[in-house]
Amino acid sequence: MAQARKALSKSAKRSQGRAPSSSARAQVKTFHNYIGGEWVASVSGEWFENANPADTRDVVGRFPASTATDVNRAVEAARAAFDRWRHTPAPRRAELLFRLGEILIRNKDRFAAEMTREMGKVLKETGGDVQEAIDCTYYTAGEGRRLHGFTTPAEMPNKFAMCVRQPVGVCGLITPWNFPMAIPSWKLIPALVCGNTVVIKPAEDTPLSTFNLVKACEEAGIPAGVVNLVAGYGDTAGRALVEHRDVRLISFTGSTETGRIVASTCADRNAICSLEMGGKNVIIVMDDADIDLAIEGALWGAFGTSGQRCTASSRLVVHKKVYKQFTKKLVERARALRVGDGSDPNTDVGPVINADAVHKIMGYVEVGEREDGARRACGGKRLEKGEHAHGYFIEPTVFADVEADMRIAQEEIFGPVTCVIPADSLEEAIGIGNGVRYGLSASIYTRDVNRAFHAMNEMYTGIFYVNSSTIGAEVHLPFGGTKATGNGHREAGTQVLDIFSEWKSVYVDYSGKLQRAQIDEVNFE
Ligand code: UN1
Repeated sequence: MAQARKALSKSAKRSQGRAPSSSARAQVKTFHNYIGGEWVASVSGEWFENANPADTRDVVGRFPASTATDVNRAVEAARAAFDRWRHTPAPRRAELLFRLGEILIRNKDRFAAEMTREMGKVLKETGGDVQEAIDCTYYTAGEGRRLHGFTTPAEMPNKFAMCVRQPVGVCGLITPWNFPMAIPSWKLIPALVCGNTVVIKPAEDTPLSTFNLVKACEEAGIPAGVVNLVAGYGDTAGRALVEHRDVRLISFTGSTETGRIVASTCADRNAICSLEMGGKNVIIVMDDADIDLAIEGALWGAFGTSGQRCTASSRLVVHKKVYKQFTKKLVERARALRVGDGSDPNTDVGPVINADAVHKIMGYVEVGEREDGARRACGGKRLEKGEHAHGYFIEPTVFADVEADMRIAQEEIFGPVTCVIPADSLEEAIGIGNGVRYGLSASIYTRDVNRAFHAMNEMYTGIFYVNSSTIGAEVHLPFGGTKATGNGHREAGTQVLDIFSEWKSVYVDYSGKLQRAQIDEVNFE
C-alpha cells in the first residue's frame, strides 16, 4: 500500500499548506471546489498553489487540497442528482451541452491563454486543446438524439427483442495535465449525455482549465450536483474517489503505473474502470518517403507539447537508405526550434510541466548518453539562464544510432526527446515498431500504397497514420491503444458511449403464454 500511495501521488509545481497571509500572496486568486452547485473551500482549509511552469514566480491561483471528506460530499451530491438527470430526456440533456459548446467558443482565447499560463504549451496548442473540447462537446451532444440501441429477432414467435443503453451512475473522472480541457471533455461530455453524474478530479498541475470547463457547465445551466469538481492530489482526493463505494465507474488518464493501481482498486469493489495510459509511438520512414514531409511530421510529433503527449513521436525508425539524410536534416531543424514561454508567439517549444518532469527527462538523457552506440545528436541540456531562469525548459533532444532495445527506445520519457533508429526493411521497422510494451499510435511515411496498407495491418496499435505524424487524433474517431496503453476501452467517437452506458437487453413476449427459450420447439406448420 505504501508503494501504491507513492505512485498515486504526483509532485506538483507548487507547495502545499495553509493559505499564506502576506499581502503579495493575498493577491493570488483563490479557487474553490464545485459541489452540489456551490463553490466551496476544502473542509480541511488546505490549499495548494498552481504556478506557471515558464516562470514559477507567477502563481496562477490557489486551489483546494481536498481530502476524502470533500470527495465524499461531492459523491453524495452526484448521487443525489442522478435520478433527476437520468430521467431528463437525452435530447434535453444534449441541449444544455450545445449551450456549453457555445460558451467554450466564446471564451476560447481566454481559456487558451490561461491554459498556457498553467500548463506551458504554446498558445496555438492550447487553442487546439480548447477546440478539441468544443469539437467533442458538439459531436457528442449530437448523441442526445441518437444513443442508438438495436432490435433483433427473438427465437420465439410473438416475442420482441431489443437492446437499450442505460446510464451507469456516479462516474469519477481523473484527468491529466497535458490536455487539461480536451481530456476532461472526452470523459465529461459522453458521461453527461448518457445520463450519468460526475465528480472530476483534475491533475494538480492544471486545475484552472478544468475549473473553466466546470464553470462553463454551470453557466450552461447544467443542474446542481450533475457535475462536481474536487481539486487535490492523487494520493488523497484521487484515492478517495477511486475507493468510494458509490462511484460506479472510474475513467482515468495518466501513467501506466498509476493506472494499474486504479484498476486493481476498482477490481476489489467491482467498479467499471477505463484507462488511457502511456505510449512509445513510432514513425516509420521508408526509403521512398517524402523526406521533408517526414521531418515536419517528426518535429511536430516529437516536440509539439514539448513531447508531453501520450501520442508523441518518441521513436523514428528510418530506412538505412535515407537514414543519414533524414537524421542530418532533422537535427538541423530541431536545433533551430525556439524554446521559451508558450505565451510568446515566437516560441516553438514551451517548458515541461514541473521539477519532477525535468528530473525524469534529464535522467533519460543521461541514460541515453550511457548507452553504448547511441549518440546525442542535439539538445540534451536544461536551459536555465536569462529568459529561462525561472522555468522548466529543456532543449529539443535527438538521439541517433539508437538500438531498438535500449531503455530510451523502450520507456516513455514524456519530454522533448526522440530516438532515431535505423532499419533495413519494412518488416524490420514493423518489428521494432511493435517491440514495446505500449500500443497507442504509429505512422508510416511512404509513397507506396502496398507498404502503407501492409504496415496499417501489421502495427498493433489503436491509432495509425499514413504520411502524417503520430499526434493529432480527431474527436469523432475512437481514441485509445493496445497492450500497456489501455484496458480495451476507447474514448471519443461513438465508441466512448460503451464506457459511459451499460447495455440492457429487453425481451417483450406478447404471445400470452409461457414460451421457454432454448427448450420449446417452434412448430413450422
Ligand atoms: C494525449 O496525449 O493524452 O492525438 C492526448 C493527439 C491529441 C490528443 C492527445 N488530439 O495528439
